[in-house]
Amino acid sequence: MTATITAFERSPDRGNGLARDMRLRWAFEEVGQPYEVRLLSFEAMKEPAHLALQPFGQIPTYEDGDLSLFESGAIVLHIAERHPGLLPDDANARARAIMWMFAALNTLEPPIFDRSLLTILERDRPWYEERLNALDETIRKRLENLSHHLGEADWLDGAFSAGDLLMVTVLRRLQSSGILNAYSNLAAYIARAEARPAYQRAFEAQRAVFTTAAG
Ligand code: GTB
Repeated sequence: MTATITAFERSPDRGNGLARDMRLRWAFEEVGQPYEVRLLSFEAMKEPAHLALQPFGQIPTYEDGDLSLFESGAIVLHIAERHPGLLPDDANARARAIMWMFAALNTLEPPIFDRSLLTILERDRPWYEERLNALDETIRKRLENLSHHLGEADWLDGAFSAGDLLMVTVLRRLQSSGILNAYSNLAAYIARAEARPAYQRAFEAQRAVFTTAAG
């Protein structure tokens, strides 16, 4: 059975691949599995039918037979566990790849996501500059450490894994901020990931949703 995911009918990122369905699309492409997409309006995301799948009224979700899941990280892990290509066979290397998935979502994503929300929603608030500076300081510390760990390697721990996939989706949110300019190896890491054919197929698929809707 082909799995179905949900995505924005009209993504606020205008097809830049920043919404979290991109992670799922990319994971499916990396493991060579087809998937279907059900597009949702903001109103439909808050209706009972969707809340039954995603209690917080968000995208993405995943449905395959009698299994339905929410949380993009859990869904990427599920796809990676079901199909070869995103997690190493060696038990220790597999545990480390999963560790990097958590690092992306728990250590890097919170301040980066908060920064995005701040710049979108709170630009005219009195605390904007102070809060932005505080978040940027935290983000720079995280990037400094990540950059040090990556060094000249292509990927975080040996071969490309679901850990890299999630990390890159998180780091991409900083691309318009200029913060990444100070970390040339991280910028190259993102570019390397974006050059992967699976990434490009996923990116084009989500972009097509926006261009078709805008068209
Ligand atoms: N922890 C959950 C997960 O990882 O699945 C978070 C899911 C989530 O934040 N979903 C967002 C959502 O449904 C879309 S991806 N928001 C609507 C709501 O909460 O009502 C987050 C997102 C939104 C927009 C942009 N953008 O415009 O750049 C980027 C990312």
